[in-house]
Order: sequence, then structure tokens, then C-alpha cells
Amino acid sequence: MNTNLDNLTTWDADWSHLSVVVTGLGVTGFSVADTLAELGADVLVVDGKDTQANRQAADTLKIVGVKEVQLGAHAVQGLPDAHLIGDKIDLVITSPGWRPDNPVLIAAQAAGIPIWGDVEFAWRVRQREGRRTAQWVVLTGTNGKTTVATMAQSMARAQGLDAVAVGNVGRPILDAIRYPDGFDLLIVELSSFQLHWLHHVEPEASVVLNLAEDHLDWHGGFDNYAAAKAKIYENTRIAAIYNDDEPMTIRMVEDADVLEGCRAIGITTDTPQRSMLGVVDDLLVDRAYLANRATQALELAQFADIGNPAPKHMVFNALAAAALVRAVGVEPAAVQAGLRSYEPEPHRIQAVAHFHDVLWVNDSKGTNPHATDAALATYDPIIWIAGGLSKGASYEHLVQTHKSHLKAVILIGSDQQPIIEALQRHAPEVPIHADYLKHTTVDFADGAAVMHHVVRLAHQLAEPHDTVLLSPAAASMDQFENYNVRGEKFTEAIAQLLADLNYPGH
Ligand code: UMA
Repeated sequence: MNTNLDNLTTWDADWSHLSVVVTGLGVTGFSVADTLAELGADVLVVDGKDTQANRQAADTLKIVGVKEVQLGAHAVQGLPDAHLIGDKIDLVITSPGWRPDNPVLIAAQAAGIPIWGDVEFAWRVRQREGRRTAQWVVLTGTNGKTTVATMAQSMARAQGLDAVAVGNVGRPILDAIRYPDGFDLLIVELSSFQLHWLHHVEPEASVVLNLAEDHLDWHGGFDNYAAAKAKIYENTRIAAIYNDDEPMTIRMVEDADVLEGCRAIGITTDTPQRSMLGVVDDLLVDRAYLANRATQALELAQFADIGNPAPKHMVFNALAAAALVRAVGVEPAAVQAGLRSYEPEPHRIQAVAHFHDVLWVNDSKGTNPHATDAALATYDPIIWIAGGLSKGASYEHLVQTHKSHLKAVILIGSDQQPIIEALQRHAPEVPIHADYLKHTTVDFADGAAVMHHVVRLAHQLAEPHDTVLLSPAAASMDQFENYNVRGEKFTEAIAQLLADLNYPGH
């Protein structure tokens, strides 16, 4: 029986004698179990939730050959019975949302069973007889990941490459790996969770965009979080890309074990030094990917290609995307064309209404203080709607930096205390509105109803030239399904307000 995992490095290797436990039946777990079944392995999936959606997914997986799916709290108390899939469990492949201290994963570790994430698995099956093998560029960071991934996708496509952004963006990487026609380039967005479970990939280019406190509860502290992020640079082939404004990313590149010939390449929103991409006047320029970089720079694009105005964080994101795809030969003209045709994602500093001279901005994707930092820097004065699940983050620096922009704060969500304390300490003059539901019958968990009251209150507080900004600096799951739903409920509540006001066009 071949259970030696070291030999399993292509799709065509013999995976069929492997007994694998897959943890999680979300989009990741489903793609992992489905792929393993296609490879002929014996698969057992566990998930803590016995929901209708999970039961349906389980039925589908059983049809494609997954041996066993166990759902409910009892299924995740420890390792499942190995006899259901063979003599012993050879491997556990986990979904990113599973914390390392989950009882199933602790039991696996104690039993000496290797644990992979879906990205490790995807790397091992990326080569397949008769199909093209995609190159990989990989990126992580606390914020801007999805923007950079989709911008890079747009640039690579403008070059004529079959490119796709996968991973934490929402499309499981294994779906792209199994796509019948294959791809030229995978732009792989990795969360710190996915990096934690990653052992070995060899990307063409890699970048940590930035690093601020997030997911500290999952990782058990900032050092572990940073260590997970740093893994992205290991074994890079061509370009290990750092943020010149963030010394930690420079150190990570210096410490990384990259492949022979790999270069360190910087990104700055200032004038670039040699081996950097940066800005000269209102141009994005490249002093890295050209032979005569000692004396020259290549023009990639203009600020106007990003938008008018082009906020600093978007200029940075565009440079980071360019740095990734230039490593695989995308030409300057395609960088520019890709930026021009790029469509920004919703819920990210998105102006959703403008009436009575008040701008309403949906930045529901601001799920941590660092993401919200960019939004608070963009407007003044602001009625700030904030709060949710804080994930252990501190709000001190955020409030201190932007206190002069704050006119009032409306709090939502469960972890209000850390924001209140930061405001009381650094901006005691800014009014805090936290008890607006007191005289209502609204249930705290009813996100739509809460947003209705929040929007009405913001409307009462707002005066001409103000911006009402939803940028919670916290996760949404205490009151909403996810940040998309939080943003949608915000815009729906604004639309309802406009309708009630008989505002023209509504
Ligand atoms: N589950 C358990 N026990 C646990 C945890 C989860 O049983 O302790 C079960 C849940 O009941 C559920 C399944 O596991 O059925 C969910 O697994 P998951 O949380 O790993 O979620 P997926 O649906 O597989 O989505 C994951 C990423 N989710 C997380 O990292 C939390 C998605 O990122 C990603 O897009 C997707 O894989 C494809 O790669 C989302 C995210 O919030 C967008 N990411 C965080 C972020 O961006 O900040 C990291």
C-alpha cells in the first residue's frame, strides 16, 4: 500500500490507497472531498453543523464517491472511526476556518497524522498528464488582497493570458486546478489561515501587502499571525515582493528561503529606488523589471487609469498587482489596459448615495481597523458606523489617527467596548450613539432591522458636506451572514429612507 505522501506530487500519482479525513463542508471542504473522490481516495468528511445545506452537499458528495459524511456537534469531538475508510487515517485536509485548537485537529496532531490545507493539496495535483500546468503568483496581507488579486487578473487577461484569481477571494483553488481547459496563471489569494496549513509551494512571485492586527484569536497572537504570513515567501522563484513602507515585510523577505535567482522587489507610493515599483509625479513606474534599472524607469500607467481621484491605497494596490504580473512577463501596456478595464469590488469604499449634500459610503469590507484606516483617511467630516466582532483587535491607533475626521459614531455589533474605550481616551468630544435600539422591539441579531434604525439616526445627525461611512473595523457574523449582507442591508436601508423621503428618482 502506497501511503507515502512524499510521492504524491502530481495528479497522476496513485492517490487511490489513501484514507483521508476532510474537515469542513463549506466551499473548501466540498472541493477537497470532491477532488479526492475523483482521485480514488477513501474520504470521510466531518462538519460541526447538521444543516439542510450541509445535508444536501453530503448527498452530492456520496454520489461522486465520498465514503462517509458525518454532520453535527458529535462529529467534531475528535478523530472519526478510521474503520469507515480503511485501516487508519493517512491524512487530514482541513478547511481554512478551522482553528488549530479544534478537537479533531488536536487529535490528528497527537496521533501523528499529517494535516494539509487545500492549497498544499492543490499544489500537489497541479500537474496533470495532457494538460497545461498553470504558473502561480501568491499574495496575502491584512487588507487589499482581493483588490490586488482581481487587478492582477485584469492585467494578465489584458496580456491575453488565461488567468484567474482564486483562493480566499471565494473561488476554491481546486476548482481552477480541475477546470478542463486549465489556466496559464493562477493568482492565489491566501489568508493567514490557509498559510498556516501550507507546507511547500513554489510560486513565481509572492507578496505580503501589509500587516496589521487581525484574526489574533485564531492564531493565538500577533507573532503567530505574522509567522503564518511570512511563509508565503518560501521557495519563491522570481520575485519576493515587499512593501517598502512596512519594515516587517522587508524582514520577511530577507529571512525567506527563496529559490536561486529570486530577487527582492519593493513597492512604494514614493519615488522608487532601484528594484522597486513606485510613483513619479502622477505616473506608476517600474524600476525592477528592466535591464537598465540603475538609470531608467518604465512607465506603466497614470493615476487617471486607476480613477479620479486615485486614492493612495489604490495606487499601492495597482503597483502590487503590477509587481506580481510583471514577474511572469506581463507587458506595461497590459498593466495599463488592465487598470482601465478593472471594475472595483462592491462593499469597498463604495459611494452608494448622495442626497441633501451628504455622501453615503459603504465600506462593509472594512472588517478590521487596518482596512477601516483607508476609509477614515478618505473623508472628512464623518459620521462613522462601526462595530461587530472585533477578533481581539485594538482600536487605539485608528481612533487616535482619525479623531479629527469624526463628527459622531454610531455603534453596531457585539464588541462595542474596545471602540468606546478608544474614543473616550482619544476623542472624548465625539458623541457616541450606542443605545438607539433601547426603546424599540428590535432583536439585536436582526441585521436588517438594526441597519434600518442606524440609517435613520445617521440621517438625523448628518449635515451638508458630511459623509456617512459604514466601515465597521470588525467582522459581521454576530448580526449578518457576512460582510456582503451587512453592506447590502445598509444600501437597502438607505434606499428605503430615500423612498420614505419621496426623494426624486426613488
Ligand atoms: N466548521 C466546523 N467547525 C469549525 C469551523 C468550521 O464544523 O470549527 C464548518 C462550518 O460548519 C462550515 C465549514 O466548516 O460548514 C466552513 O469552513 P470554512 O470556515 O473554512 O469556510 P469555507 O466555506 O470553506 O470558506 C473558506 C474561507 N473561509 C474562511 O477562511 C473562514 C473563505 O474566506 C474562502 O473564500 C474560501 O474558503 C475559498 O478559499 C472567507 C473569509 O472570511 C471570505 N476569509 C477570511 C478573511 O478574508 O478575513 C480569512
